[in-house]
Amino acid sequence: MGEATEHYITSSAADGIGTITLAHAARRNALSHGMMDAISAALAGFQQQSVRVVIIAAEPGAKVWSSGHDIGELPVGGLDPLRYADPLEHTLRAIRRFPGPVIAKVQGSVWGGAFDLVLSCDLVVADASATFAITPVNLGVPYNTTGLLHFMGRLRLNVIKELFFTAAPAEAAQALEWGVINWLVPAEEIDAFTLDLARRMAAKAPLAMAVIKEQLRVLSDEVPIAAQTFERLQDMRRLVYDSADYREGVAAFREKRAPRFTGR
Ligand code: YXS
Repeated sequence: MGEATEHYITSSAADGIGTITLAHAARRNALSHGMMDAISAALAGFQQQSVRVVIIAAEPGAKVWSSGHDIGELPVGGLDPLRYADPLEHTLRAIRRFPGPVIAKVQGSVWGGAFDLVLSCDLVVADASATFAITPVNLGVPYNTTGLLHFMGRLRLNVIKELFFTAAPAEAAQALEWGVINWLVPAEEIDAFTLDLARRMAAKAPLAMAVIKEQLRVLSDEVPIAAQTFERLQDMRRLVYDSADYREGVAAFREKRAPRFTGR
């Protein structure tokens, strides 16, 4: 199927509530450029339709909510894999700037950049099948500073370090305790629960909602950092995404084998 006809999401809107359903099961809803462009376009369309609340979900019964960044699209050869202009980063910004609450309804496993996407949503509702793993150390990816700030805006530092340094999936109950999830509900109730939550927020004053969300985004995302400090961190990241280990991590996934990291 050509890029243009690739089926990534379904989206719908009713009663001021928009729903985006990740629908690329063959690639486990990998956050490919096509998927990201489709989500960003759906959010822009919702804004035109004065949608007040958005729900992002996977298809019913999905074992994988999203397998994260499309590893096949991760650039190797000295290009930043998480640069500002990356479609995934663009979509995270679109979620964080949407002028109303965006709820992540999570059933199934969440991996890598999809965890960042879930934390870029304003609220998270999940059932017991949900797990959350952030995986740059599995591939040798130097996560980006903005992305780390997304985690710091939600989770305690020791929890963030355990998640990043082990890359281990956090089960739903642990994710609730750590603050990843707002509500952990039974699978048979999650649709009705999430819709009720969305309806309650959609009935509130939208202008006040939008300005409060934007103030909270500015207060959590726009942290000043000295220019030379940022440049030093970027230099450190460049050494990592230009390393043999990063190339090995991406190649190992493609070749379906365990990576052999040498620290070079
Ligand atoms: O073999 P085919 O061609 O059928 O393709 C397989 C997988 O290669 C493909 N696929 C992906 N392709 C690109 N990027 C991905 N993230 C990705 N995930 C899966 O989809 C086809 C079916 O996958 P398969 O057979 O493995 O399915 P499964 O049900 O046995 O296992 C589901 C998963 C999610 C456990 C497994 O696919 C998996 O471990 N995927 C990778 C999860 C991951 O490490 N994601 C992090 C991506 S990197 C990222 O997000 C950031 C850059 S960072 O690293 O910084 O977090």
